[in-house]
Amino acid sequence: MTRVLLTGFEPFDGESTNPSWQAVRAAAAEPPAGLELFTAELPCVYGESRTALRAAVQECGPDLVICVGQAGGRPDITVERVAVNVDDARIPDGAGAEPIDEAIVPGGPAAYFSTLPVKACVAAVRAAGLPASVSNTAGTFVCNHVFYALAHLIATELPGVRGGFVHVPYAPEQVVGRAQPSLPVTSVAQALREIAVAAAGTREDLRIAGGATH
Ligand code: PCA
Repeated sequence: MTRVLLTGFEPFDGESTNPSWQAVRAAAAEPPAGLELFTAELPCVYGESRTALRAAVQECGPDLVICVGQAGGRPDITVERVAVNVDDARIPDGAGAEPIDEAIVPGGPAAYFSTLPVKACVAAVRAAGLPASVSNTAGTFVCNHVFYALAHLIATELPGVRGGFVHVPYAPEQVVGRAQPSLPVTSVAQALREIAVAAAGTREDLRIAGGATH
């Protein structure tokens, strides 16, 4: 059995829900064959989120870690390619912090690539009839912070573990009257199951296009 840790976030930016955590819980309630799914909800707070992630990884001892966050306004499931070593807040985090251009790991690499097979993950979600694409930026808010912290933890302490980050659209109830794209949480949960299966079963990523011109 492959042990997979899925994390989601608490609500932030005035929202009453966060589809990342809803979908993670729904995915774990019906795990795919061959995978053991563990979950953790992370605070939307710089620093604390990273501490909570480390604790969850230590407790679960996963083979794979898939962190998930809300990217309101994106129309599809986005599998993140790269985490950058910077905190630059556009809005305050859950504790009111608004760091500007601070290194997540002072002296650390400028960036880490996901160690998930991002193209295979996107292909698996699409094959299930759901929209997905590769994203080349996870932003500079708490999601990128957690993604970078995960990648650094793996690179420096957990060489046998693979991990990455997935952003998901708003849930439909969040966009009523707002004309923004959304995806039902059941679909997002299905996409997360597909991603977990693809990541567990793919060592070498697919050579298919997933780039962007801007
Ligand atoms: N999305 C935010 C942080 C928490 C979340 O779900 C982000 O994209 O940084």
